[in-house]
Amino acid sequence: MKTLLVTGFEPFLKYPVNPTQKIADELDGMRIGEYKIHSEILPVDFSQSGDLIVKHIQEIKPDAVLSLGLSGGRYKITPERIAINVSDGPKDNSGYAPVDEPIVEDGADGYFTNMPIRKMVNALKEAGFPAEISNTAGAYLCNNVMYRALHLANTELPDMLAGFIHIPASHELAVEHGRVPSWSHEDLKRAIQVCIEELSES
Ligand code: PCA
Repeated sequence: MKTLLVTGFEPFLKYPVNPTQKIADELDGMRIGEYKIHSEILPVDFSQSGDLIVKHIQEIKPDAVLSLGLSGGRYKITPERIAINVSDGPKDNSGYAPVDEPIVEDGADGYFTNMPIRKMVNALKEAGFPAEISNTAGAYLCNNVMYRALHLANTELPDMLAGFIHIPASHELAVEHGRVPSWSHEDLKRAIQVCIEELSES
């Protein structure tokens, strides 16, 4: 049996609920295909999140790490293609707002995910879920943790798969937030399970 580290994020900015937190919590301990899932929730904090995902990877030694993030306003499941070596964006939960900062000094400009994202998107659509590959994870915390995991894979852990999926808001968040497209929690969770099944089969 292989190990899959799944990460979700805590709430941030104008989103009082982060649907990735509940999904990660509910997947914790499950077996999907050949993967046993170990979940962790990351803070939305530039001084902590990247170091934490690296620490979890070093402790858990997963065969693959799949991070989940909310992209409020998106209406499809969007596996990310690339992480870039930049942090830039609004204040994190500690009040820090980076401007044009490299994530890793002298790190590669960017890393493509080594997960089968085209197959995931095809499997999602076959299962009836709107999905497409995203070509930008932004420059906020989601890109930050995706970059740190892929940097580790590319420099020290060549056998580890690493990837990131941005998801739309849940209905629970949309009720609180007021103006954002949303999916049911059950569909969001099922869609992530479909991606993990595909990962296991690839
Ligand atoms: N989404 C943010 C950070 C945390 C989250 O769930 C992002 O897209 O960067």
